[in-house]
Amino acid sequence: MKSSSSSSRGDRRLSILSGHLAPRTIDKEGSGIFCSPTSAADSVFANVLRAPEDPILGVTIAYNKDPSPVKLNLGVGAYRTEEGKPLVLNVVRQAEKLLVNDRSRVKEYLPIVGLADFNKLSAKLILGADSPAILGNLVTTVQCLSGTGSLRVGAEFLARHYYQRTIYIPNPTWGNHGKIFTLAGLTVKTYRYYDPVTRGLNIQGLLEDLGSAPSGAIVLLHACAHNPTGVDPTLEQWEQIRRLIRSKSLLPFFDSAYQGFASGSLDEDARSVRMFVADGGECFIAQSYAKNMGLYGERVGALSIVCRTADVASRVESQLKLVIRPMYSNPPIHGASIVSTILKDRNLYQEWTLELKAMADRIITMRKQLFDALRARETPGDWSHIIKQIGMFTFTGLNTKQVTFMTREYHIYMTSDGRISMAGLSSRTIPHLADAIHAAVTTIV
Ligand code: PLA
Repeated sequence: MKSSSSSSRGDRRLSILSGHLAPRTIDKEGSGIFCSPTSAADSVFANVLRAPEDPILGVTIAYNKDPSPVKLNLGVGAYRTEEGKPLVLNVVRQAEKLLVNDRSRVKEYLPIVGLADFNKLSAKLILGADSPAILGNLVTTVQCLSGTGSLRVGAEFLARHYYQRTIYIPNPTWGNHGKIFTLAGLTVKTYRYYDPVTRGLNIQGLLEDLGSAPSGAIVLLHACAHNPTGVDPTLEQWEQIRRLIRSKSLLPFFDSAYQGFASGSLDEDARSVRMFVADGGECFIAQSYAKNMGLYGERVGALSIVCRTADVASRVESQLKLVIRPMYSNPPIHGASIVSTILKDRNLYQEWTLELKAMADRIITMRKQLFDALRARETPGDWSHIIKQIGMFTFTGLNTKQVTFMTREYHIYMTSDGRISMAGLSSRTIPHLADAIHAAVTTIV
């Protein structure tokens, strides 16, 4: 970079002042921008405000800074073993070995829509191998950057090609949903979902809110293991929701980030989605392999759009390519290769289902142990929601002050809404958490 003071061409430069920005000198002939000698105040970014940390991922940053030996991170939903360590599944290690040893594999660019095998197998995983929608070529699936990327690509497509711009998301929901859809250009509204009094589903409120949504509005639904509440509709309630959505021509957009993590069964956890696909209507599905295959950092996921005809599905796919190409061109190859290696090999698939079930079961055991530990301490309150809720999280009902207290006094890190990741607990750490909860609810109202 040229320095303005080192040039004798200062007279040929135009000095501009823009708002509060520091002056910049621009070469009149357009050959470049020259920066003044710098001090922080001179920076063209001097007016950039410091942004707050992410409400979920920022918890890990705070945790990492804490030197306490008893610290516990129950913020982000990341599975840990009984020893408190991250887990790479055995099947993932096996698949990676196969990939490394296969000399025919290269690192060429994938197509814009990703790995063909991966896409087919992902659609089968969520819709069922015998799904008429798949057999009729009604589904277009594109590989995306995990669940988040799949949601974002779907949202960008909707903002360009769908007549309704309003999306209804549950209250509460995963903190990133609102931002993803807003930035894609959609208008975000909420529908009632959780009832803090019963700590269950507010089905009446949900049906009323979706019932008064404008025709065609998009509805974000958690396929299973609702984050953060751990409260899912029953099958009968799903059926009520489906009928309402179809009768009002609303467009369902499923976020499936926890398939297999809720019940331990991949098919069981896909029932809500399959119910909506079986009726022949349109539907969006964002899938993530972060949790169920433990591929968090590989960023592997898929967006499927179920259409009414094969021709529409292929035209939709052609437009998805136009969304993806200028965003990140094409997706990464490694994670998708791991997933397709596992999904297409009968033995690896079988082993995966067992490892997945073991993770889901360990989480359920943690629920039971935490519940028992609070009962043993006679902690005031009804804690039965800990064993009733489903999936990775417990929505404890602890308020922000109690959360702050637990972090300050017990070095337990969690999101400020009182959500704890059950997958981050172990038999060893449960007594510490139970002591902290007991102290929080007996000290702070
Ligand atoms: N959808 C829901 C409902 C999620 O909870 C998450 C992740 C995602 C999508 C996105 O996951 P992916 O992009 O990694 O596939 N939620 C985590 C992590 C586990 C996070 O906030 O990024 C959470 O702690 O809530």
